[in-house]
Amino acid sequence: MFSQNLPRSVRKGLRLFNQKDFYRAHECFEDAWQQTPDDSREFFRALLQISAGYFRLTQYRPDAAKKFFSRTLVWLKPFPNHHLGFDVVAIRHHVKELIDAINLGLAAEVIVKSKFQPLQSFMIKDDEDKMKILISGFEPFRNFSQNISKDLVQALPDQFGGQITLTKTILPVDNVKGPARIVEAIYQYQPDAVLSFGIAANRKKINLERIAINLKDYRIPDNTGVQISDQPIIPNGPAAYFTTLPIRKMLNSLSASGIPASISLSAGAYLCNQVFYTVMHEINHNYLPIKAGFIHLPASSETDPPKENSNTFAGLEQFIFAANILINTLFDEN
Ligand code: PCA
Repeated sequence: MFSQNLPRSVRKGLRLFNQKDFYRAHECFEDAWQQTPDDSREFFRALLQISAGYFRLTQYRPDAAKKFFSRTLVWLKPFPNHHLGFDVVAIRHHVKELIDAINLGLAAEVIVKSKFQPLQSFMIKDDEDKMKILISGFEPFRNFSQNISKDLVQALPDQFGGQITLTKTILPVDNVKGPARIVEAIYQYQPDAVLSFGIAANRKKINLERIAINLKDYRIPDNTGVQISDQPIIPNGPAAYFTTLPIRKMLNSLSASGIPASISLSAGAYLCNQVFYTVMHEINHNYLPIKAGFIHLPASSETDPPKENSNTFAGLEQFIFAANILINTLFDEN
């Protein structure tokens, strides 16, 4: 629900600002200011001044920063309390706090560290009680002719009681295109949460994955024939990310309904983990207001039960039931 209707240059500016790349953010807002024909141009000019102020702080020039922040207040003056989805009152308040901190003589780097907030955090959610969930499954791989995660995702309704909207994407088991497709879908649909499903045929329960690790170590090739060993997903990225889904509550809800489930400490080192890690990294790196995580489904009794696993889980119906519970738990938490 963020920044849907803003010009491209502004969306790019917001992203760069989130990454504390204040100089380039300021350039984007400047483009928007110059290219926007209507009154909003002065609003973008205010965002430009905020970015420039922060940039000066990163250069340890608080006095110059103060000039920019003071000008921000001037450019914001004509605007109503809400503009283009932003809470203008909150922005003014934030800028005044920055000026106060400079007046107090706080060190510039301390101000940036303690006061910085992504500009999207000043956006008002248009519908507090609505939620958009991006839900993903995988294409078949290995010698399977089906992947129950794909069947599950396709079988779910698009709408849950008018409050929850699902957007679905099926990912190829392809070391490049799989992760790329879900990242693209995140920017295209701007969901509040990402719920990804894959199959782990040797597991006996639904596994709520707790950790994504920065490792590609494929046991088998992907569908393009590529088999990667001992490589990071993001070179120099953090070793791991925790899921931000409410997995404990999800587990309790599933268990209360008699569905075999557990919290898992490893999503493996194949495409599922790669997609999970890539999504968490994208969200963290860009401060996106999105919860995300990964769920592994056990082998189904209906599709491709691996020979070594005679104790197969029930079929699609039970997975649909489980997914309903997961989605509702996520919504209740929101
Ligand atoms: N399971 C694989 C990738 C695709 C899928 O459904 C995995 O566990 O990594």
